[in-house]
Amino acid sequence: MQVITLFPEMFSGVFDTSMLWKAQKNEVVQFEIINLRDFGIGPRKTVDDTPYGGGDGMLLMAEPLFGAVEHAKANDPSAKVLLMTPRGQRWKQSLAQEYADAEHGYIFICGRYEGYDERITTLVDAQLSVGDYVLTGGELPAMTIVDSIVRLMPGVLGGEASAEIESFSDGETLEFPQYTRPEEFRDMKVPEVLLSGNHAAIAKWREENSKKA
Ligand code: 4GS
Repeated sequence: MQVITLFPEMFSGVFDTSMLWKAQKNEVVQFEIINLRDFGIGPRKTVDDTPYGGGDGMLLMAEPLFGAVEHAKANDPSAKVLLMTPRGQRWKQSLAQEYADAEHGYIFICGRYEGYDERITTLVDAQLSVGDYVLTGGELPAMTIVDSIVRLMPGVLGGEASAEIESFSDGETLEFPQYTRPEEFRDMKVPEVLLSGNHAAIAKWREENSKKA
């Protein structure tokens, strides 16, 4: 997976911790963070300019983004190019599964400012959104999407317990409420059925209390 961003330093905390770190160590996935600034124009390495037709703010220019995507494609020619934008398809669990099962890599483009020159969409295989709200950049969406994909890759999910929870899901079932010790905490009791040892009853309770996507 490759990420094109003006803020490479944002990724180390997320990619180098816990499951994503383990996935890299076990060679399930490899991350390459590409600094868009390196593809900027002129001595100032400019990456943005004002919009034609007027309006607030700055746009990412086409040329630096083309340069960065071409660099990433040279590293991994079969990789699919993904653009993080609130105008994109809403990300969901079934897409995470589909992307985790794919053989090819991904190149994430993280937008900044008021947007990007529309001509970069000619390079893009999919436009993806994490929700109907406006963020300051595409970095958090890219991290969210990467995390949701990598945890589904073979050899990442470690513990049997987690795998068991996963097996309940048809890919769209989200989580049910869970409890650990003690049985009673500040007058709040663990639901009786979970202490019953009745596996069928427990499965039924979990199904009834699952949030469906
Ligand atoms: C999202 C989102 C987003 C939009 C990037 C304004 C900077 C910002 N990207 N899902 N320009 N929601 N991007 O808000 O993907």
